[in-house]
This record gives sequence, structure tokens and C-alpha cells, in this order.
Amino acid sequence: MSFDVISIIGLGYIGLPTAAAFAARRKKVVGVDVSQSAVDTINKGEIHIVEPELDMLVHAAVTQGHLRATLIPEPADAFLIAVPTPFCDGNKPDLSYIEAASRSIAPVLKKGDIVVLESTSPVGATEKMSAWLANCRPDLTFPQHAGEQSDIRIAHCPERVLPGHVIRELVQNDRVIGGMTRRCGELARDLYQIFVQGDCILTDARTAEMCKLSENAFRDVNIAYANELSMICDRLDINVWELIRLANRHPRVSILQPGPGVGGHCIAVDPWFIVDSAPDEAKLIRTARGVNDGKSHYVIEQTKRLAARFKAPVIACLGLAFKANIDDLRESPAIDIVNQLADERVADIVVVEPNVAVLPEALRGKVELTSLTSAIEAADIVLLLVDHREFKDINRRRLQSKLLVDTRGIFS
Ligand code: SAJ
Repeated sequence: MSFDVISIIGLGYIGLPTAAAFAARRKKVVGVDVSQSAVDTINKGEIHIVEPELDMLVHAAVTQGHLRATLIPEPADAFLIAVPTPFCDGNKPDLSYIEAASRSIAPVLKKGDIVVLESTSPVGATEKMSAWLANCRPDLTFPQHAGEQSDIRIAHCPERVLPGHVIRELVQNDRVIGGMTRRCGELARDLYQIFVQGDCILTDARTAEMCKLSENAFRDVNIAYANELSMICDRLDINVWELIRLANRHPRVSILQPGPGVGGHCIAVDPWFIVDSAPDEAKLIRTARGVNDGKSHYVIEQTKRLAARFKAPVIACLGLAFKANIDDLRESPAIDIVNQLADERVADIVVVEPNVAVLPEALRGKVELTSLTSAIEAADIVLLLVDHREFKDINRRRLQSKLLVDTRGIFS
């Protein structure tokens, strides 16, 4: 199948780079998003997110006529759904965005099309998507009931790219492709092979769903180990960064880095999808979530103890993003920490975040966003929350008279 027109539903951190990758292979790509401003920005050849190299790719794709964005889905040969899967109360997966995206494309589906779910999803979500589509289009057959003979093909191919390295990883990473049937998987593999240079490995949809969740839970558990070590080392007066460097000299040891907690919309979220579907068995995975969330509270208490030494302390909080050198503030532990310190009126707080122009809603009116130079000058305490490159370059002499809480180990 030649896939003349490819439609990407959701033009965010995954959907937009994926759309640009197909467009770079001269495919006609129609991107769909519910945000008018995202659609307008993209149609001008610009981008609404920060990701290295993406601006050039999108600009080229739009000006050469390969990529166009729209609010309303149009007919295509392949549909890729890349919308958020957050969790709602009780850490339960919220599939409402996938459901809304499915319902929006259902009217334009035609016999022979393939629909691929890219969003990270709990086990069974691809089957649900197929059922929602089937409900909307009783005139077409779907793999759940028609098996290999269905009119519409359905597969799950979870995205696995690392924010900050998306353009390279999108092309080079292997892809796990879970077809609802063998034929669905094979067709999805043909689709991804348009731009993926890594291996495209076939499995069933449930295994592909669980594979993605297992990867992120694996990382969460390993970060929890590093975070727990950091708290143990504080108690025992040992420099955890040196300890980890030394332990990692062992050929079979590779400890990750402690931080202020785990953020982002993936690693802090996806393990809950496993816990939700197997609550009695997922003990280690649940505990790791608790350790990583607990690390943020630990940093807050550490900072409060230092602030108590001053009459009118000023704290410079360096970084709000969920990790280094990106503008993504989703589920960022840095924001929770700053927010709580501000709510408890622990100090006057100035914030530096080189990757955003305005404070997130949660912090507006509570803290001041300022430049690195003036924040450090004003501060009694410097709370380093994100290891952005701008902070690594700080002249250490400017920190000499300050108390430091260095959650990322860049000053030690
Ligand atoms: N972190 C640490 N210490 C470390 C590594 C990370 O505290 O040693 C923290 C980061 O600061 C951040 C959080 O963990 O707050 C997550 O960052 P990350 O770089 O580990 O991962 P993400 O969320 O940017 O991307 C992950 C990746 N998954 C894995 O590495 C298994 C990526 O490949 C996935 O595509 C992505 O989740 C996703 O979309 O699911």
C-alpha cells in the first residue's frame, strides 16, 4: 500500500515531529489538532513547542506543501492518533482524548484505511479504540469481529522518543508494532518503514501496550533507587554523586541520577496504568512512584530548614521544566516544589526558567520570573531544580555566599 495521504491526530510533542518525519519523505500529511492557535502556527511554517531541529523540519514541510494543519479530520489512507493519555482521580487512565479522536475520524474512514494508536495506553485501549470506531461506523468492519478480513486495520505502535532528542530517535529507534491481527501489524510496519530506520518488530496490540508501560516503569523504578540512595546518603553524610560515580565503575552497575522527583507526562504517569490494571501484583512499581513523589517533599523540607535560618529569606529557584533544556512543564516536580514553598510563605521566591517567557498558571502572582543574574544576586538560598545548560555555566564564585540545595548535583 502506498499511503498517499497520512493524517496525524494531535500535533503535540509526538504528533508534530511524526507529521514532519512523513512529510520529509514527501508524503502528503494532514495534521489535525483541536487548538486553533497550534493549527495557525503550523500553517505559517512555525512551531508551538520547543524541540531541537523541529522548527526547520516543519518550516520545510509546510513551505514545500507536504504538511498542512486543520481542525477537522479529512479522508486519508492512514490515521495516527497521538493525543494525551493523562490519568484522572485515583490514578486511573483517562482515555477520553483517544475516544474523542476516534469519534472525530470515524466519519471520514473508508475501506482499506489503517488507524494506528501511538498514544501511550493501558492494556486493552487499542481494542477499545476499535470498538469506538466500530460503533460510529456500522457500515464498515473492524478487526475485533472480522479478524484478518476487516475493512479497517487497527494497530498500536507506542512512541518511544526522548524529549530533546525526538528528531533523531524518531528515525533511529526500533518500533514495537502491535497489530489487532497479523495483517494489521504488517500494514502498520509498511507505514512506519517510510521513515523509521530502526527495526519494526511485530507483536499483538496488548503486548505492545504493555511493552511501552514496562519501559517507563523500568526507568521509574531505577530513578527511585537513585532518589532513595540520595536520601540515605544525606543521612549518612556521604556525597551521593561521588558514590554513584564510583559504584558505576562496576561492570554490571549503572545507577541513574537522583533529582527533585520524577516529572513529565510519561514516567510519572505510565506506571500507574500498570498499577491500575494489576493492583495486587504491581507492588514494586507502586512503591517506586511513592519514593519518587516523596523526593519532592524531601526537597521542600530541606529548603524550609535552610530558610528558617533567615529573617526574610529570598530563594532563587533555578528551573521549572521537568528536565534539562526543554520547555515542557507537564507534571514537573520543580513546579510543585516552588508552588508549595510559595503557598507556605517560606520566603520571597524568584524563579529562573530560560525556556519559558511566562510563568505557568499555578505560579502566577505568587513568585517572580526573573533573569539568572538578578535571581542569584538577590538570593540567600539557591535551589537548583533543573540542570539546564545555562545553570551549569554559572560562575561558582557568584554562589560562594549562598546556601545551596542542589537537587541535580551540578554544583558538587
Ligand atoms: N530523571 C531523573 N534521573 C535520571 C533520569 C531522569 O531524575 O537519571 C527524571 C527527569 O529529570 C525527568 C523524569 O525523570 O523528571 C523523566 O525524564 P526521562 O528523561 O527519564 O524520560 P522522559 O519522560 O523525557 O521520556 C521517557 C522515555 N522513556 C524511557 O527512557 C524508558 C522516552 O523514551 C519515552 O518515549 C517517553 O518517556 C514517553 O513519551 O513515554
